[in-house]
Amino acid sequence: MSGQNLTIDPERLWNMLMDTAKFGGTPKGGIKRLTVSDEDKQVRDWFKAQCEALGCKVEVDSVGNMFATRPGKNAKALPIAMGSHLDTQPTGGKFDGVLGVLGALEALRTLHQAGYETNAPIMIANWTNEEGSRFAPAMLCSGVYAGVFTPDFAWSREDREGKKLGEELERIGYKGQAAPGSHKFQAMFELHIEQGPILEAEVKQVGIVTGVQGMRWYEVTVTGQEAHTGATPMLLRKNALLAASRMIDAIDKVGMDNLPGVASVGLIENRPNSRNVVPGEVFFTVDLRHPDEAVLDKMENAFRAALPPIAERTKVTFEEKCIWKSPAVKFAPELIDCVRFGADKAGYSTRDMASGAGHDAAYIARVAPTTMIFVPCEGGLSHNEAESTSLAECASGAQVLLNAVLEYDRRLG
Ligand code: HGY
Ligand code: MN
Ligand code: MN
Repeated sequence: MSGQNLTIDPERLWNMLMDTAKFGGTPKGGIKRLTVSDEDKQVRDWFKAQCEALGCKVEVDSVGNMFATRPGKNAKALPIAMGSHLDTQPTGGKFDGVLGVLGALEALRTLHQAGYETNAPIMIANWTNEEGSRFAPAMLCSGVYAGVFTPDFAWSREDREGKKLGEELERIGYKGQAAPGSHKFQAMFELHIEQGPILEAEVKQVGIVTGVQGMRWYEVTVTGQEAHTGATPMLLRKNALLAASRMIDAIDKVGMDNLPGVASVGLIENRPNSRNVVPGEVFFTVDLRHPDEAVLDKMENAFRAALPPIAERTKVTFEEKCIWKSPAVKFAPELIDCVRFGADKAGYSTRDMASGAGHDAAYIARVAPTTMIFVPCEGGLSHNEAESTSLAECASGAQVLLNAVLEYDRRLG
């Protein structure tokens, strides 16, 4: 049977997406499956069993990255990988990351059920801590795989309760022995929802992703002075929350002044957070992104220039540090061409686009030819429990993923 006539099973894929959403499912219909939590263990165990039942060998490296490999005719060939992540935001949806792993599982199951043997082995990767919500930075363990971070750095990362990634990996039984990077593959395709509004607005079925924009994360601690809200005159206060609020407004302006760049503050801790105490300390995070590194430098400079005058006027001090830089990335033309072939083969409308969101593919592109496939999500909404897409859109993504992988395999000859 020619590989190019294999079709995935839309209902089977959809049922997997709905069924696995119970691992961390929330009352509002989203998923809270923080990386290396008990819920993450549940879905990892499920994923491992599914892949083994399809004849795959499942391996885990020392930062919890999972690799399921289906043999091909040529055992000497490096696998062709498909991958994404199974961890979610605290108020995540059913599709961010999950569609990429389960779409890959559906593609591999389609090959298995057809008894179709590829030239190269086929691999599915589940990358640990893509979200960067529980442990900063994002894409941490695909970053370790790509040599951007060391395993020690990853294991040492602490969540806001002081728990370490390495200890949590051991606790859930997913701290493998293998060195990250040792599970080699010759290419990686990542299927993902767009997480933005473009495909839906332009009524396009598939995004041909050409790269990922640059991203930088910072942490700011503002120090004022705790004081009584009743007895402390306004002009004598050192109000850390007032200062932080003005800084946050200035950061928003950095984004507005550099469109299509984005500037966001997502995490804030106000201390002591008591109704009748002038806040003495505020911690907050900053997320700057832009497709052009030179503009990202300009945004960083504008952000850093905005803080001192605010601190002076509000009589506070502050510390600021950059904790993560992920430069803009371009994907591999030969893989982009396979995706384009795969989408055309299925008759889907497409548009080329860069990714606003970060993805494991951004780091994997440093060590292997990599690209991504996008499908629309409703209203472009993501990192929200209401994140939604349709059975048809999930199926089209998985079909293009399968077609692209088979086309890449065919070109290997
Ligand atoms: O931050 C991101 O763009 C990704 O969701 N981790
Ligand atoms: Mn994601
Ligand atoms: Mn995400």
